[in-house]
Amino acid sequence: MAPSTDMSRFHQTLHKSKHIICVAGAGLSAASGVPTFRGAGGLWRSYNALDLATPQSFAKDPSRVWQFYHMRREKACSCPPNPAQMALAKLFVPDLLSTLSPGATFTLITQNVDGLSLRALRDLTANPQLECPPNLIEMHGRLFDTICTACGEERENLDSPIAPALAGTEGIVEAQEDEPDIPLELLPRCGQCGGLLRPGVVWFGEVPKRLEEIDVLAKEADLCLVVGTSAIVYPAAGIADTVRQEGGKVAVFNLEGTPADKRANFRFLGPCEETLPKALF
Ligand code: BJW
Ligand code: ZN
Repeated sequence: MAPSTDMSRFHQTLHKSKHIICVAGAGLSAASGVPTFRGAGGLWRSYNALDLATPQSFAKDPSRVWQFYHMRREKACSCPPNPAQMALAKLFVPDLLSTLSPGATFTLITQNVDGLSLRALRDLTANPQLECPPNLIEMHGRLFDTICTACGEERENLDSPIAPALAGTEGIVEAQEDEPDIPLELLPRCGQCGGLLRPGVVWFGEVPKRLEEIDVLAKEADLCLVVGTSAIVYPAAGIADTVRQEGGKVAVFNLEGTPADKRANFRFLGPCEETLPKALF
């Protein structure tokens, strides 16, 4: 059966739901100015962004991959949270969540690494120091974390630029300059052991974070919002399948059709920064 586009029926489902989860992708951050991976935004310089998001690319050309992540870190810092992120942030506030469904739980499982969902929550609560709550799961890691390739230390790093040699490399195309080949010793290095750092994100072939918890949440969810994701990268794309298999409902918010539609009870086509605030608050 084709998914419903009836907002008032969606509201009835929302108000009955006790365990709500949201699986988010790059489309959630698009209105903030963060490029998506697939489609028009997926090219960086002449490279496909997805080709750079692999351990093999980093092993082959850490200078190029660090320039890509440096650009993404600088971009993410300068982009403000958008109305879709603000609407989801409200679901973290117990008094606001209970206006939708008394006693309900909410978990945001985001594939995004840009930190904008936490920034939205910090803005909403006017608390810039707020720690990431346990019900915000960043399953593909964080742009602002690093992992030492030698000693394995994983830590937050908010330096801008993350290494002096990366400063300005985000502007080389506009400046019509060639891509620099930054020597290994000038790339970000570990403060403990001096080893080469890598971005603290989950690349293809690596295991996403908190998968056991996510599986439990998907099995107990009675409503799953699937927001701004092409729904082709697993295991994230399988979360909505699990929800449906266990009897929960799925509502998709996207600009266009995706494979998630085949699991959807509801589908709201359009920019999520418009559809999601209408659907939630
Ligand atoms: C809007 C909008 C607006 C725009 N409003 N909407 C064959 C079959 C099945 C699986 C595999 C396979 N071969 C390999 C695999 C595994 C692989 C995989 O799934 N590959 C597929 C491509 C086939 N997966 C993995 O390798 C994962 N690990 C894994 O499987 O480990 C094994 C294991 C699992 C479980 C247990 C034990 C072992 C890891 C995947 C890691 C993905 N990493 C990246 C990079 C992260 C770092 C970084 O950001 O640089 O994650 S890749 C990239 O894709 C990124 C994203 O999080 C992810 C998903 O993309 P997303 O978010 O959906 O973005 P887009 O651009 O694709 O879509 C945007 C959408 O928004 C579009 O639909 C637009 O229409 C929409 N939109 N504006 C609403 N305003
Ligand atoms: Zn180290």
